[in-house]
Amino acid sequence: MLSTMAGHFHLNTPLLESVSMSQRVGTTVYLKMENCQPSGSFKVRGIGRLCQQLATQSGGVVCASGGNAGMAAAYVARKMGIPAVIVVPSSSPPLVFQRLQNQGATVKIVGKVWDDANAEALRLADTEGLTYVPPFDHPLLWQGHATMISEVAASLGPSVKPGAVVVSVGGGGLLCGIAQGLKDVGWTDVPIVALETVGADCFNAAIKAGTIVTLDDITSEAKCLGAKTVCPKAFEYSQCNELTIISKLVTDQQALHAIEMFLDEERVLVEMACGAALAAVYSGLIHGLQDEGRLPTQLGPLLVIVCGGSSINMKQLTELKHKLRA
Ligand code: PLV
Repeated sequence: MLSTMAGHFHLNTPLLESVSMSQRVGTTVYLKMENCQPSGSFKVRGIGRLCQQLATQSGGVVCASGGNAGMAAAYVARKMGIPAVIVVPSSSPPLVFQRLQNQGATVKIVGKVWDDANAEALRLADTEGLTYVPPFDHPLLWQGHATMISEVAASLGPSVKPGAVVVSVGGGGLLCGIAQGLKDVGWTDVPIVALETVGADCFNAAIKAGTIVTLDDITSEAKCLGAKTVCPKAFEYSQCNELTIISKLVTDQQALHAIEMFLDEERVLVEMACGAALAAVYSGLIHGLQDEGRLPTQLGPLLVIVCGGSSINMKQLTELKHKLRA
């Protein structure tokens, strides 16, 4: 099933129906299991696409990442037989550094948050002649991520359409990919519920301000949502009438609770960035939106993008519990 021969690096991931989540929400919940991707998250879709177009003649790639874009870039580079330099901020959990090295990448730890690491990646691209791989702000990434929705449409068949799509937002690349995918399959009337954690909420802050803003700091533990500024295209989608995007925040505690519930009920461990999206179900946020009339009471199937992530293991989960429940 590994698709490099077919011209791409990602897998067609399972679409699972979750009985327990469906009971909670009161409509069928479908999980798009992007945690099953070879690099551990959806990122390989877009980054695979981008590297294929921009890095075939390259002497190597450089990517700044909270972790998962780096994992995808390292994986794709290894498959392409070229070196990868991944710049990570010191705030990413140490297990990420190890996993990136296992993927064959050279890892550099620079700055406190992703934006600092990115400045270094851009510098290295310039001085070392490496191809810069952006983690969320590029049309080729969005095209790659959009394949998620065409796969869902193929899995559900022509008679089923989601009532809403739930997705988490960091720099907004995933959101742009989902938006692109909904347009590709003609589902522009399907609302997107876009989740961030408090303290990693650059998309929500931009919507509130009516313009793109840069956060002072990232204070959430969902470090892979920790871009200080959302990409312009994501903000543009939020302002146009082409699609409906509902931006919501959850706390780190709610994201962590969602991770634990998901582990118990679905037997799958995901990181905080993904917990933010899952919290839409476990925290009752979908019901809240229905009560407010922002989602219909008779909601069609809820599609939850299980974006995955490598920044988690049992030790990290325990640490998060100590930190967030102190
Ligand atoms: N993570 C990026 C940006 O970090 C990275 O470097 O890995 N879910 C997971 C598991 C993610 O890793 C990310 C992004 C997102 C969701 C959000 O995707 P985005 O950034 O395209 O909105 C700072």
